[in-house]
Amino acid sequence: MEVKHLKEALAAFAFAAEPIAYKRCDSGLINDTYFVHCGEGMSGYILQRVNTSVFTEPEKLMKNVRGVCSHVAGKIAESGGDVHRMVRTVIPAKDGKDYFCDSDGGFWRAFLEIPGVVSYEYSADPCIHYKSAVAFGRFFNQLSDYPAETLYETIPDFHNSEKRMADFKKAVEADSVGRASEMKSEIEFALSKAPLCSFIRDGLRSGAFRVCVTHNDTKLGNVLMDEKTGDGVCIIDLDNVMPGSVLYDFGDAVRCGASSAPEDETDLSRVSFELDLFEIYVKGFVGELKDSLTKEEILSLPMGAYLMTLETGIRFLGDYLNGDVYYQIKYPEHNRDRARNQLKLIADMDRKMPEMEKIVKKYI
Ligand code: GN1
Ligand code: MG
Repeated sequence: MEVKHLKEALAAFAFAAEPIAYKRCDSGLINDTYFVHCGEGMSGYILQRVNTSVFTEPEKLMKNVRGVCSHVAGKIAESGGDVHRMVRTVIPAKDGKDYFCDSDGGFWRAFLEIPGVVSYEYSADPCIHYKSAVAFGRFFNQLSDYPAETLYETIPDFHNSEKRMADFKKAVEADSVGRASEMKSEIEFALSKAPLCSFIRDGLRSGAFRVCVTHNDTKLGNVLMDEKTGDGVCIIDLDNVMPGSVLYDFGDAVRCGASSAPEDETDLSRVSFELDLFEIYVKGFVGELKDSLTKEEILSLPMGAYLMTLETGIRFLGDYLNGDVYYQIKYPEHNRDRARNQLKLIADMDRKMPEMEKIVKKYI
């Protein structure tokens, strides 16, 4: 992306004043994000270029985002909360649209920045994990009466683990950049888990698990936390809000939150699945949702964590085999390292599954 396009976008949105500075945000594997500064004492903004290879119908995506934000804002207003702090505020372009297309067709959108918050890609602090679990549980509740049928499916089959495994097998067979031999043991390990990939799908098909509106990208970095109290303030990254299972949101949060290391830690001796953090997530998440979760869903939370981790592992590995066409990478083997990291968590969960099952039974 050229600076020229960023400058066009900076000039296109209805910010309170003309931007005077911007800074690229380092996190996020899909979209390009910038912090926009408009001067002392002025509101700050988030400016994002949406990755339209991943989100192919960004106008429909923005309709989802608007709908979800105004629904959640309604809930926050009812409970006396601050609607500009506890949910994303979409900033329109000067022409009134909620997006801007630059001269190269790049698709941009903007949000109000929320002051006094922090977010973590990784943390070892149990308190932070508890508060993040509560925040994701609360968000799930706020969307429990959202009309799911009005949501456009931004990425069809996003958490369809059967389809993710089928795509992974295709990447292995194609071996388009000749990396499969280097990854032989990881590939064999991942493929051996294929029979488990139907677990959530089977539950949704049989009706054992409900179809709900889910966030679908519940990693720790997607909760903004108050920098003084540490409380979860706002759930961000609403691009994948779609109908799904509660196991997706719990599982993806745990994938990231119950790991002893960041998702791309390369020293695998440091990567383990932490049962005490898992329990903290169960406590925080189930505590928020208590009456709305079915017994089958609670009992299946360990498999939710397992499958969301496996799915992420095979997506990273598949992308490495495909020649790094999907995720942004910071160095050539980044996807390989991310994949090894996630598969290490899976191997650890294989050993700890009986303990995980024991933990969730306490919360029925
Ligand atoms: C991507 O939006 P971002 O960069 O936080 C990905 C998630 C993965 C995550 C792994 C649309 O999330 O599914 O879990 O990377 N989002 C998409 O860090 O593919
Ligand atoms: Mg995302």
